[in-house]
Amino acid sequence: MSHFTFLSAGESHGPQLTVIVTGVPAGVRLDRERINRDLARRQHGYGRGGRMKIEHDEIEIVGGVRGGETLGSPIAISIRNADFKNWEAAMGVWEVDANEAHKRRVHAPRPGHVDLIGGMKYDRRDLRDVLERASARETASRVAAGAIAKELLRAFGIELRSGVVSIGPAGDPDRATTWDDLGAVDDDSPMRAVDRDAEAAMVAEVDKAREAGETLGGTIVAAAHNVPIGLGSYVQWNEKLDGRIAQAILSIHAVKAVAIGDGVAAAQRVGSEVHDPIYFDEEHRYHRTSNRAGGLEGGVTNGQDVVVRAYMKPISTLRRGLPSVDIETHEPHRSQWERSDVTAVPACGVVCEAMLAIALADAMREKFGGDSLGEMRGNFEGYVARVGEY
Ligand code: EPS
Repeated sequence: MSHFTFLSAGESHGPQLTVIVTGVPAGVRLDRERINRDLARRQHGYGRGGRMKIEHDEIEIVGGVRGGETLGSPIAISIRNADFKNWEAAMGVWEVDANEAHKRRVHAPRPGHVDLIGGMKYDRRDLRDVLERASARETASRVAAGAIAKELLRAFGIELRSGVVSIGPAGDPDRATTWDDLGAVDDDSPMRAVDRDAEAAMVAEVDKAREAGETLGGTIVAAAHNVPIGLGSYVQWNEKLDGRIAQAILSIHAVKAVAIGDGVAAAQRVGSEVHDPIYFDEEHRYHRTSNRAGGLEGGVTNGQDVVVRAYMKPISTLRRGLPSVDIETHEPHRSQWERSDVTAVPACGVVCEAMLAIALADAMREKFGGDSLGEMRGNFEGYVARVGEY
């Protein structure tokens, strides 16, 4: 199977998350520390709730890898939910304690979450059955799969970065952001902000929202560097890589919009201020001096950085609750709250990197195929040499 993709299973307060990654060629060296570092990066960020103090996410690989090298078979990963020990009575796989389950039941759906609609669609009367899988805890699975994608991309010199450009009203959602700007993002800073000067205002907005029982969204820039020319295709709608990247990013919890390159802003300018002029000289061959297209023209990579902007809405679990209805009595009832993040925008940046890596790894596998990394690399090098002579 040459397509790079993954399947995940697991509930937020169940025993573990399980991830199966397919389409990785044999012979890719995996770095456990690097993969776990991405999981830790996802847990970080000012504004997270109590859960992140309980979890210490780490991968356990239980298939597809021998001696740190991929075998070409599906890679099976588990990430334990440390919190399960506090939830076992209500979330046990074979048995649940009726009292515990009743105490933990969710009967006042959160507007903005899928609680109510999921209950109707899957015929569940305890909305916890919906919440558990719909939770953004699932993004830990994405980051694990994305870390495998990054290991494959790294073998071809492709790297990924991300940073936060706005949180609520603080920062600038349109901030022009280069690869070097993203290189200066400090993973240990409270917000992983691109503009360090905006960080204090972002922190203050989160404090203000926390006090008010509110939540906040924000804007993220994720980018990939050293991407070869020609991934994706213009010949069919579903082969266009911009569309595939947009789907990958929009599938992330609470992300409601995505822009490639200057995307949204470009709609308000004239053409000459949007398109990146083409130049040629013997030393640099074909090149550009701007990247407003975000590395994609006609749904195909053009060799420039692939730049994606993701817009995240505020988390729908508010401490102050929102007007809702009790599904047992049909009476008005404020939406329920146990604990939640005030914002998870810094974490979402890491998830965006992962999903962008997955979309690019899939496009790389599609173009260069091969069962082993050596075979894939041979195809890649032949193609890159040919394009370089164009
Ligand atoms: C998350 C785990 C969850 C939430 C958050 C993300 O843990 P709990 O529900 O036990 O507090 O912190 O989930 C959401 C934001 C959501 O909308 O569901 C995680 O591991 O990232």
